[in-house]
Amino acid sequence: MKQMEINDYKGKVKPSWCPGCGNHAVLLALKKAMAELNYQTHETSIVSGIGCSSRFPFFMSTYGFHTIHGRVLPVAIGLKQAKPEINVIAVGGDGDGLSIGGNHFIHAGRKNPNITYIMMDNEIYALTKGQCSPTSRAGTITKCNPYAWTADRINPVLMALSFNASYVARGYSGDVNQLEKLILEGLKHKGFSFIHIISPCVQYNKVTSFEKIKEIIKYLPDNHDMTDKLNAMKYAFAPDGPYTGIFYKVERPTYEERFSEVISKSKQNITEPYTIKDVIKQFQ
Ligand SMILES: Cc1ncc(C[n+]2csc(CCOP(=O)(O)OP(=O)(O)O)c2C)c(N)n1
Ligand SMILES: [Mg+2]
Repeated sequence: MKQMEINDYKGKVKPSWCPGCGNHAVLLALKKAMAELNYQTHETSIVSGIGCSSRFPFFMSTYGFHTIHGRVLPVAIGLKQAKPEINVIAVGGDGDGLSIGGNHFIHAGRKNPNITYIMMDNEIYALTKGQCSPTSRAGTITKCNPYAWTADRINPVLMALSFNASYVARGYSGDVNQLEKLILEGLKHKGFSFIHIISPCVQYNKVTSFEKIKEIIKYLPDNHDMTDKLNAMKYAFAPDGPYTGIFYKVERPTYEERFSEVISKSKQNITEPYTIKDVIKQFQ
């Protein structure tokens, strides 16, 4: 098998993100992590929703599925269930995963499919030119809310922890080395790995810039116990953050494992041949 290098993952389409967009760093970090694990392009699929960040699959040479807004997770979970041998990586933005797709995020966490979900959070809807998203700060001014944005923001890390996601991490586009490690551990993790990435938008979000984030970003302490969910929540909530690193990591059965167990149990009671007529007979 060919030893993969970063350039082997380069897609036919050149990244269309603005110069300086945080997503370029995410693309590089993912390619580095994939090369380290020697992921083959024909064995990997990048699934995305809709948004600037969701244009990701075009920029990779793997299989890809640019789905519809907010539906990245159901498609990714279905793909993994149908083809468990494929490495499935779901990607998208804060709007995609927390507004229209918020409901799917909850259920992915509790089902624990063996996929990785990378959320690039720029605190804005960038593709549609700058409306507020669930992670925008109260008071934010955009063309759509020229006086102030009136809702408080939500915390994706805290959400994932409460949905029982089995791997929860946060990174920042200004630190590619840390991002690579977080993604690498996420890809290696058996179960649902969620990586929240603070990925500033240089065009529409004037509130959160690289410079401002750099001043306040924190790293979880080396002795942080990754199996202690309450402590992870404490750091996710901490007002002196945002903290970055691996908040939580535990192993529990995956969705695919549980599903195949159910299928084999149900087959034990079937005497072959079993047709649709046999099913109908049970109800006659
Ligand atoms: C069903 C549906 N509703 C709304 C839209 C319009 N729309 C496209 S992208 C987007 C938001 C993108 O924001 P985000 O997911 O944060 O991605 P970003 O562009 O910031 O990377 C919206 C509302 C759509 N394409 N489909
Ligand atoms: Mg966004």
